[in-house]
Amino acid sequence: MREKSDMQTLAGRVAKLLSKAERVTFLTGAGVSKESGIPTFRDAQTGMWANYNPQELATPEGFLKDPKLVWQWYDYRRKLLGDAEPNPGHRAIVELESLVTKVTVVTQNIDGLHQKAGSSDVVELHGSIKKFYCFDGGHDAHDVPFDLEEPPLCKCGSMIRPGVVWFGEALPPHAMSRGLKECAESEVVFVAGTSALVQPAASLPYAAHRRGAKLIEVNPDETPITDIVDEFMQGPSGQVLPMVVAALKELKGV
Ligand code: BV8
Repeated sequence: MREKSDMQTLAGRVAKLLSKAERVTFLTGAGVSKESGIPTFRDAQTGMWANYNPQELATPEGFLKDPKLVWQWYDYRRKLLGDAEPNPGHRAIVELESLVTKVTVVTQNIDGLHQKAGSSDVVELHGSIKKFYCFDGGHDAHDVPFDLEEPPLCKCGSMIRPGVVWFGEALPPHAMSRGLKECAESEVVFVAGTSALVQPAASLPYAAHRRGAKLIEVNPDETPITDIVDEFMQGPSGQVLPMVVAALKELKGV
């Protein structure tokens, strides 16, 4: 992370933008869950999963080709979530709700940690690892146990699958339109913890930029959008976001 003092100055500048903002949107990726101990999509490939390409497993073709393997990969990742707790980055986003009129989270994450932290408005672009429905009929499935060797079957006979958006699948229509609307109506848009590579989620920062929002990127590494953001806060979200909230509280004298 940049020198603390630099980051402090940066946090002060971002706090000034927030003090004039009514609507703030956070576009988040797997990096914001890293400090909760959840590996990012690519990091998850350790141990027995090291030899598998997540982009092949996270597809309908991959599931149909080897339902057992894909089912067990999600079971492993769902267990990794286990008793993972939101980290200070998630909690800073929640705290901001008491300091600006409206905060919306538009996340690529499937781990539910923003909701667990208490964020009141979360749009899940890529679904949830905690939800399930059947592959052919789309019938919801509940109380799906862990440690099954293979996908259970729905009453209609179809295999049950994780309620996530796989590569090659369309995002839930309402999710993307909500994301675009929030980016268009927010004065400040944070892009935190995402490599900004996966489409169409990665198009949202550009939409925000086109509509004149101030873009703040929070990431230890540069990404394809670093060149277009107004402020690049180079550091982990679990450390950077609490600094922004602290600076805003100081500015507001709360
Ligand atoms: C679709 C759920 C069309 C599953 C995921 C152009 C336009 C449209 C589509 C495409 C296109 N080009 C290519 C495509 C196809 C594809 C795509 O984008 N491919 C990529 C690889 C190029 N897109 C799709 O298939 C999408 N569907 O377009 O459908 C369509 C339309 C109509 C009808 C039919 C079809 C669907 C994409 C959704 C895929 N599902 N997740 C699952 O998780 O199992 S994507 C998954 O990977 C994540 O959700 C996330 O979005 C993405 C990346 O994950 P990670 O690598 O873990 O995280 P991230 O990239 O965010 O990187 C971590 C970042 O955090 C890093 O930058 C790191 O530096 C930073 N970091 C680390 N520590 C910290 C930190 N930051 C802050 N603090 C820290 N402490």
